[in-house]
Amino acid sequence: MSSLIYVLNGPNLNLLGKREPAIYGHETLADVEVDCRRLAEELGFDLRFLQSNAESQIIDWIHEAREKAAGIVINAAAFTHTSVAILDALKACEMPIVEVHISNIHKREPFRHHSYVSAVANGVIAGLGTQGYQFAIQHIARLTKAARH
Ligand code: CA2
Repeated sequence: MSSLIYVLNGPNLNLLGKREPAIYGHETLADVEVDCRRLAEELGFDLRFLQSNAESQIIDWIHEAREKAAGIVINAAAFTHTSVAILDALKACEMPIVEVHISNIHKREPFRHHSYVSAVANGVIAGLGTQGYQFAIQHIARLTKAARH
């Protein structure tokens, strides 16, 4: 069984820590990656940590994860609220999927309240800041290890 976790990040998350700190905090995406790598290593998992502003690239990575990964952590950013194509790609993945949002999308504008990703996610973490990625990795590790025994 695979011990690889994909962490996928959608559009504009490359700006994390560089603008809008009141909403998204001061950590950069590179900082988040360091924390995720450290945790994955502690838990005995390899990590692919990826970000793209292009919907097609994210879909291609989901297809790749479908073949190679034990689970997917996804912050699809604005595509969360718009992309049936990302939903369809995730539907084809038979593995744990955890949706992460740094901010609490339900406390924000109404257009952020609906998520296509939630329809296929095992769990949704929103509003816990970048720590949400850590909880998501822990959950996938736990589910994967339970499935092995
Ligand atoms: O809270 C989240 O993690 C979001 O997925 C972030 C998306 C937003 O569209 C979702 O509704 C909620 C936006 C990511 C853009 O990130 C930026 C970070 C710093 C400065 C500007 C944008």
